[in-house]
Amino acid sequence: MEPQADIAVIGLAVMGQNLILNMNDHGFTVVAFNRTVSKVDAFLANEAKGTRIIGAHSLPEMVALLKRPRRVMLMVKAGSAVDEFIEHLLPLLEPGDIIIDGGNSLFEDTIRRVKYVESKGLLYIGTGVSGGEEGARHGPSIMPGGSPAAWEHLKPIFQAIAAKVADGSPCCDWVGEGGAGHYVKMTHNGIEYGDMQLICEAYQLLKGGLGLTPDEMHPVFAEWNQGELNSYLIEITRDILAKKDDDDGAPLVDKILDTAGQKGTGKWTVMSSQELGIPITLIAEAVYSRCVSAMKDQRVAAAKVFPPSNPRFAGDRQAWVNDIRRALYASKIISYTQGYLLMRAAAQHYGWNLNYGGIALMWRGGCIIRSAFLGDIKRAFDKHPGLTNLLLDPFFKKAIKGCARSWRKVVGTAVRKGIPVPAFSTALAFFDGLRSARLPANLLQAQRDYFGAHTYERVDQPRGQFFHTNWTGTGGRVASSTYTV
Ligand code: NBP
Repeated sequence: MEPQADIAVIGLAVMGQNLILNMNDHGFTVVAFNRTVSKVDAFLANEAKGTRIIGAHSLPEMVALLKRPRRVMLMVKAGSAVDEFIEHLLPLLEPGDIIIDGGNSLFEDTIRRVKYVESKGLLYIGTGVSGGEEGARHGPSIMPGGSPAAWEHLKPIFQAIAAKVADGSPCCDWVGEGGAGHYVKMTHNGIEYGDMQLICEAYQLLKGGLGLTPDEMHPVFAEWNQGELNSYLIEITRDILAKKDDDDGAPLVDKILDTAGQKGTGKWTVMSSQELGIPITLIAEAVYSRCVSAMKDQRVAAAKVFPPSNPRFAGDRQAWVNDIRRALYASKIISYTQGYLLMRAAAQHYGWNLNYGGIALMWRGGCIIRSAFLGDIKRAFDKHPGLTNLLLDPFFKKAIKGCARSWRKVVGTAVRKGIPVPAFSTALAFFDGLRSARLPANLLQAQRDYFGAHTYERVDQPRGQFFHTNWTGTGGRVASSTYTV
């Protein structure tokens, strides 16, 4: 068997098949393999018919078909399937060969696997692939991290198949060592949760507060998609609102049960933020909002006990639509500010050298959160690569100031009218917390010192000196060791 294939892809479900076809379109020869081998033949006989894609019926056959250094990409279910394939592949590969995991793996697993595979003399890449079926087929956003020496061997393939932005730049670049690629993909998914929740809250305000029907909301989202909110998620929301049920022609969205599912990447983002002590409050609210939505029976029961009052907003409808758009935009700026704070903290903690403008460019096309807004983030980091907080960039500072009145008006009115807006309001609370030079944590430290002798720092003494007070006169003089969040 002549080594003739550029890359092998294992896993012939929706993502694997479409990535293979995409690679084939770009002139690469791909060898395909799947645990259930019958799916290889089915793929060759159908979707891959007439292409140069090769099928393998065993891992040794697949490996023998690969040019060196061998590149083997796993597109299988995240978790133990990845570890099992690594174990099967290691005896078949040689030093310098590359194993790539393109699934949604937890970044901590990727950190472990990079170390393990490198200890065997091979290279390992954990890469986020975003954009679902359509992205995989015609241009995903690809976020690779792991063994740096592998990148030069993957760059031509990954950048060829990735989505491109208007100037032709690929939505794929090197992210960093270890689990950096999967961390950035995880954060992307967390931000996706936040963007979706914000749009749903805007929809709820238009529906409950203004009484708009889906047909009336369709042009609102169409218009929003022309401005600063221009994005894939606003675009599909516009189209969803126009879709009618085949049975009776009524808006389909009204017939969909209001309980949301989740697969876990949003939860992982929140868990990591807790570990690192970074407040990504908006993504957390987005995750919990899905949990509240899942409590359907309890919500129906509670609605009978606490019936909602009239939710209608008084005043000019078009003015309210504009206020809701500004509140959505301001909240979105907060969500990305928080997401970038998280990535910066993770980079510091795990020793990654993340390129923040490059990440915005990778998300600019091909993925679910693609938007014009990410171009503004890229420009902010291009101007100031060391920017610690997006809100401090002049563009975003001006944008937030321009939205602030509408944002407060919308959140305040929604609270008074009983329309739940957890993401809009947590964004505003974070903003107000951030711009408070003094928070009530002085009292909190006093409480901690009172009951647990946890000590406190003083405003009239240098930072780093800790004091303990015998608050009751009956406590001891011994303090607990201090600790920070
Ligand atoms: P799935 O996540 O449904 O995985 C199906 C593949 O995993 C099949 O090839 C299946 O083999 C294989 N597999 C399973 Br399931 N358990 C296995 C095991 N124990 N050992 C070996 N192989 C096993 O496919 P997908 O939706 O194409 O996603 C692939 C990866 O990409 C996942 O990590 C997913 O999270 C990620 N991802 C998916 C999307 C999306 O929109 N679907 C988007 C972005 C990323 P079999 O045919 O023999 O059962």
